[in-house]
Amino acid sequence: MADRDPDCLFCKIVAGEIPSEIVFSNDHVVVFRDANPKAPTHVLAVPRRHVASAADLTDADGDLLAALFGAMRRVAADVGLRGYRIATNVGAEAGQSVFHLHFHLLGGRPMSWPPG
Ligand code: DGP
Repeated sequence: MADRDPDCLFCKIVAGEIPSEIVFSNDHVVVFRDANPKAPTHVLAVPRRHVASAADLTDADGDLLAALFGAMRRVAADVGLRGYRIATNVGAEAGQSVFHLHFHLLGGRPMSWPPG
């Protein structure tokens, strides 16, 4: 898979071609606010490299996952979240609508379980 998919919305956000409110970025990861927030804090952590979903990760992606979770840990701490939820939808049946791997980080309100 190429590093970038020219038709991918989140590749365009990563490249700065579509505006977003970025709260953290480094060489591997960008974290930006969800355009349709479901909690007072709702950000999306994405790899800069195009990966369609968690189902497309490989055993070589351990460092990338560590970078993604490290970025989310840092954002949660910066915001002062004491509890939060991290979720990723895999496939349309699970609710995935943008096919570039992203972890939802939600916090700032009580969370119920199970999700719908
Ligand atoms: P999912 O349904 O799990 O694939 O989540 C996709 C999320 O992406 C959804 O919560 C809304 C968000 N989203 C869609 N388009 C945009 C956009 O153009 N900008 C931003 N910041 N978020 C978007």
